[in-house]
Amino acid sequence: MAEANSFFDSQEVKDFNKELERFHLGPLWNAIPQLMPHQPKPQAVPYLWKWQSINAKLKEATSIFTPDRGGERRAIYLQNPGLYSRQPWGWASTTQTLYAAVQLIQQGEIAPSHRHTQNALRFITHGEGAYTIVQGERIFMEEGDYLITPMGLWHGHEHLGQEPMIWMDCLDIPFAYSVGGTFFEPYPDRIEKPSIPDNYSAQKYGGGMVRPIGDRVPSIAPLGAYKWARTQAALEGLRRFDPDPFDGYAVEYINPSNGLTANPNIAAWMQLLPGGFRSKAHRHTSSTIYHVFRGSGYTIINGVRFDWSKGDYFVVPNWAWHEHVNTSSEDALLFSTSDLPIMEKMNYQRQEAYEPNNGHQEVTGEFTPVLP
Ligand code: GTQ
Repeated sequence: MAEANSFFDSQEVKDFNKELERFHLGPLWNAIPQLMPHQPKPQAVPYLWKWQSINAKLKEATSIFTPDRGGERRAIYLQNPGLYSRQPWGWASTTQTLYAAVQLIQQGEIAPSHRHTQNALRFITHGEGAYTIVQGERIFMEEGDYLITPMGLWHGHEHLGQEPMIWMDCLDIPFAYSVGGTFFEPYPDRIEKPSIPDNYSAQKYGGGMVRPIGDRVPSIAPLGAYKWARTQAALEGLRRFDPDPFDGYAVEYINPSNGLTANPNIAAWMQLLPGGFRSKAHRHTSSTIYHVFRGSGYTIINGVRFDWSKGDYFVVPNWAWHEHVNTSSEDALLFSTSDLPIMEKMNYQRQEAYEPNNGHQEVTGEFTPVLP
């Protein structure tokens, strides 16, 4: 070691490294520990956004941004504090691969139709009466519904109801940006006109339960919306079995035509932690963004306690130890999205259970959220 240090400290080596820079060349011997760490060292950090803060800023944004002034969507994204060094806009990275945002649409507003190579999903948290139109199908959105808009599909939104509607967006924007795969195209008109019956795909596929005869060929997005009532029933059905030690009762949204995760690059789950449930800790290479749909509790991430309650969002970066605790006597429901499909396609997915202390981390700190 002493020898290695004197090597790196020697003036000769330092001068040479500096000289290489002038030619836009780099010395592997210096870079290798950071380039190829023994295990993942994400730049993303564990973080939590309180609903109180997001909601306050969304409400303020209603007067700052209107579709007439801004032309686009009123969405505010969750920027991971560890990822600002990415340019531009920190790549709007919530994790190194995924972007998450909270979108608010008011009565009468239209979010214009467009299509892009990024895969998108929505989880509806507040309100009713808005539809998203995806490839000519108007899908009316209600609380607890999960919707997908995989790459290349036209989509736009319009709010026909009265109270503001709010939902979570998640897209693989940082991933698409980092591999240079971004294409974006506005729709020729402001919003697409319906070309098939409303809520067609949810009816055709029984909300994900069935595929009609004659429709056995896998396709990218046969089902556009997964209704809350079905998700809830699926979770109730699991209750009589033992919970998963790491995740309690959790169901993944899948594509009924091929059995794979519903959105090509982004997996999503609804997870129920019964009152008082405490999971064991584990870690995996995929990173996860959580939304607290109902209930309250905390998650210990790499030893730090993150308290959460309804409406909050938090992020577990790659390879971070995490365990969940429901501190109340009521069920807690966590919606989550992750880059697991990307990790699996690239053969990067690994996971590990936390062995010490019967699978529970020692709490070494508490997270303090930014409040309005
Ligand atoms: O609603 O289609 O948060 O295209 C980011 C990009 C939402 C959307 C976002 C989008 C959308």
